[in-house]
Amino acid sequence: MKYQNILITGGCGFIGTNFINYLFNLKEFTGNVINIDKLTYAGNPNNLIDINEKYGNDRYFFYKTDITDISSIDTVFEKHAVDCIIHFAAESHVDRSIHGPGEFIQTNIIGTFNLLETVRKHWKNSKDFLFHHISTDEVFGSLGNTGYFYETTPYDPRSPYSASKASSDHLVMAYFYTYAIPITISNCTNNYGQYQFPEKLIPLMINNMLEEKDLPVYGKGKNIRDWLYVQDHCSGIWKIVQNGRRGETYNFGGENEWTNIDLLNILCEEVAIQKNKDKDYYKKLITYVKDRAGHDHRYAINCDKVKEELNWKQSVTFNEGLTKTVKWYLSNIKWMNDIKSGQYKNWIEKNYCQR
Ligand code: NAD
Ligand code: TDX
Repeated sequence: MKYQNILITGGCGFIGTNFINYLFNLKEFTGNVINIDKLTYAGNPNNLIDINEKYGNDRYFFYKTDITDISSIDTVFEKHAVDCIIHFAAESHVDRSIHGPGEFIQTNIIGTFNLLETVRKHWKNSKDFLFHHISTDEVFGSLGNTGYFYETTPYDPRSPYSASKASSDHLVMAYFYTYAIPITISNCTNNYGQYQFPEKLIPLMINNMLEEKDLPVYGKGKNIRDWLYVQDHCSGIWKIVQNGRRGETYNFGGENEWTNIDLLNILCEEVAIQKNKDKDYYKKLITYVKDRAGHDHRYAINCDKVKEELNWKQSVTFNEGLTKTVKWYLSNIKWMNDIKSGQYKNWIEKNYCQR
């Protein structure tokens, strides 16, 4: 095992939760996880209650920490000999960034800067250290109907969200070249799967179907996204952390492009099947609404580098992943209701917050 004390930022969010679960399920992983999360609307510590029960204060440590506050990050570094950081924490929703970009600048840019500065202070020039930064394909901009994003594609972000992520990517790379801090970056397409906040397309639509509410499709529904099952993103991140070359970026994608409207139609059918309804039952709820401002037309990524260099591959087909995902949401209505209402916030401190 290369790393003993892995600091995860944003571990109570969608991908962070899946990653921590993935890690503790790996036989080869014998180290500790230190999870720092501000617990915004998107972070739910209940997601990790089983991990906390099994490993809390032994191999799993949770600190309610805002990465925009550098002194609180420093406190965590004083307590744990962190040798790897996997940085998930971010404001992650494009629509929210359009309505209020300020938090995105603070968390995504200043927060990343604070982490890098804390690393610069505590890092002891060890080669056995890594800062892995989780980023998005949205930094590359918007594609027409053909072509792909490569690791070498110039950045061209268009939303406050993607601009803030692009900025953080540049800072991470700058710390590699300027201070020689060992870093890696990954840029991934749209993830789907369990524990995703119901503001993102797939869980939002499932939630609305269950509540028999409108299914709002932006514009004509012809925008294209490439979807990757979150577990496969997690396995890829772990491959980079273990064997990625320092100073490199790696793209991840599902090689699985859908227009939003086609995706929604198959999602309607999958939910209908699992709810024992007529195949077309939920489609009547589809409603076309005003388009997202500056809505990127298409994202599609070439991920040959990570496949060839690190032998990464996906473990599920889109059909399998979507079936599992719908099944999970239908079996976890309480999770959906709790995260929508912020229920979990009342008992966190008492239950498992380290000080
Ligand atoms: P998410 O919104 O579900 O979770 C974000 C987590 O970060 C939450 O737990 C939240 O409480 C925490 N957080 C937010 N601000 C914080 C702060 N100031 N200090 C500490 N913690 C804070 O996001 P996600 O979908 O899990 O995305 C994780 C990362 O992956 C992000 O960096 C995102 O840009 C990137 N990404 C996401 C996708 C996707 O499809 N979801 C695709 C590519 C890349
Ligand atoms: O209600 C909706 N109706 C709709 O048509 C919502 C929420 C979305 N959409 C469209 C917009 C996009 O074309 O669906 C597509 C997917 O939307 P989101 O789920 O909001 O994802 P996207 O904007 O593509 O960004 C996501 O993938 C890349 C994540 O939120 C980012 O964090 C990640 O970096």
